[in-house]
Amino acid sequence: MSDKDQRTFIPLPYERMSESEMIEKSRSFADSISKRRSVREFSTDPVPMEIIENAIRAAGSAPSGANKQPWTYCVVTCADLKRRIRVSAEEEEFRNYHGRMSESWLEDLEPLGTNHQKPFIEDAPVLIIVFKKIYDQEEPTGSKKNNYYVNESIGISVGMLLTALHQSGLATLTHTPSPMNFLEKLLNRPANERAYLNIPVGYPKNGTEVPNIHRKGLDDIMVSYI
Ligand code: IYR
Repeated sequence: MSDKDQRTFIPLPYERMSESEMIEKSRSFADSISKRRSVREFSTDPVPMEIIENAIRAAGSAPSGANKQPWTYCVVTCADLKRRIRVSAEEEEFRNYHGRMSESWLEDLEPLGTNHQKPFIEDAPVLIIVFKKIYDQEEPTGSKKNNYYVNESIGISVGMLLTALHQSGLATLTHTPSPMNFLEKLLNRPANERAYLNIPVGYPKNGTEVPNIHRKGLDDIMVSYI
């Protein structure tokens, strides 16, 4: 494709809705997404791969710096690979919970009941492991070209992924093993990719409980300048 072709503009597919329809949709979406919770106990039941693919398609439509789409979504269902990921994650997390995390950090995590054990990595039928591409390699020279606003771009994309999975009826956890470079090695990722998140996906285990957290109200998070 020439530069000129890339600059071609096309009509925006857009149909304006009535205000009442818009308001109803906005209310119903906010109610539905507010029910999303991070789940730490998963059923081992398999999930339809088509849902995972559609959610990744949704994530791939996110806006990104200069449209570089600096993300790779790795989908892991292989039991042996999940086991090796769990072993490495638990090794790192053991060090975190037993010395690397500050007292106040541990206190903040207390209400969530987390510890170094991560059975959900093996129980969840699917792990979506997200990598950010800090640069792209140009063909055919292989020279490095930096990407832009990579953290912002991938954060938006993952938000869309979580939203898509939730509205499809699946539960997720945004798991952040730290450090997570073992994921780059275990998944054999190229040098331009850095592990960003491990997202176990599946059905919540029967009878799972979640922490009784409080969400800030609109008055706490919205400031109007009229
Ligand atoms: N990564 C650790 C610790 C942890 C940190 C935060 I901030 C959380 O919100 C939850 C957990 C772990 O996965 O246990």
